[in-house]
Amino acid sequence: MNAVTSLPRDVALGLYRTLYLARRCEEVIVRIYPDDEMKTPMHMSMGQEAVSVGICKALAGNGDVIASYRSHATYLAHTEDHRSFFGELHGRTNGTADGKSGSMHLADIPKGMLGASGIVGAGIPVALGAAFANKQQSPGRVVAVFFGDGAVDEGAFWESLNIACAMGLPVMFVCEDNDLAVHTRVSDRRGYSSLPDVVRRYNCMVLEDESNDVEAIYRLGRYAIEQMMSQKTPAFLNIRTYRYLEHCGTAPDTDAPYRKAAEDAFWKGRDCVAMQRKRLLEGGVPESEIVKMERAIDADIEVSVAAANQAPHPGQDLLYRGVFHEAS
Ligand SMILES: Cc1ncc(C[n+]2csc(CCOP(=O)(O)OP(=O)(O)O)c2C)c(N)n1
Ligand SMILES: [Mg+2]
Repeated sequence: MNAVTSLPRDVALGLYRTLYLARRCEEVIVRIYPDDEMKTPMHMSMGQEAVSVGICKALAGNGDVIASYRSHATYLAHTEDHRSFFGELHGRTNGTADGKSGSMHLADIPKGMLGASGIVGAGIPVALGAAFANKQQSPGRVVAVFFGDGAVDEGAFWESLNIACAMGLPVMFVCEDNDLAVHTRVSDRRGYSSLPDVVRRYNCMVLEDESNDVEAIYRLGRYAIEQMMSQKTPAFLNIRTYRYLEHCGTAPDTDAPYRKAAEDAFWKGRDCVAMQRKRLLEGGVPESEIVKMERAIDADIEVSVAAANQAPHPGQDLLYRGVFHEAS
């Protein structure tokens, strides 16, 4: 690669590959959701993928992840497993939870994807428990918990931040700040002007990004992990981003009253997938190589969709599997 990226070629390509995978999976969801084979509500990541991809890749296989209910990009970035993803969305037994969880409760415990929840902010206290376990049993392992700016309006966030700071837990709090809780802006919801400034009053490293650029977010994540390990503190990352589609569902709602045309144009002008593709091309990666990779991903996703459609729905025998912890 030349000066347009300071990352090794394989890392820069890997970031693009995963961004493309997440984007493409959701484009396929948009196409097939009207078939009504997927009964789950959809909270789409489209537009926001750089946050999950940058941070999950920064963990470099040595971290656990908890997603918000807007979990598609986080699940795919951390596991890269679109077979179980589509299986789950289709409610089939080849899904990650035998088809019982749907879009908002994706998890893959062996891979460190510890879960997601339809309850806003619910994953944040859970991350503290996982981080406490890591501190005791797996030093150097970080938990990244993703949540929206809306979750910050809850006590669960502030209580968790407080305890994580008091105990020096290896938690990376990642706020996917799209400025919206459903249709309500941050400025209409908060009695303070700068969240990062408030969090800085805690014993916590605070980092911010407004670029929507996967490489910038990846670097931020790497830096945060290094600092967390040396300073024994948690980190709070406020990452500005933008949701392309409606709050819940697969349609664009660009004309809705809460949307702003200038904001839409601004963020779509810095689309994370397009930015990284352009960077690769300018760095000398042949377009034919990129297209070959894209077509291979496209074809593989279609295999996942076909496999999901062919797999059985869960029967009564699976009703309780994975629901209760079985004591050993
Ligand atoms: C505890 C709780 N309160 C309220 C809701 C209803 N609700 C669903 S999504 C949402 C907004 C969340 O916004 P944010 O956390 O910023 O996530 P985003 O949709 O922007 O990704 C609310 C209030 C809920 N699911 N859980
Ligand atoms: Mg939000």
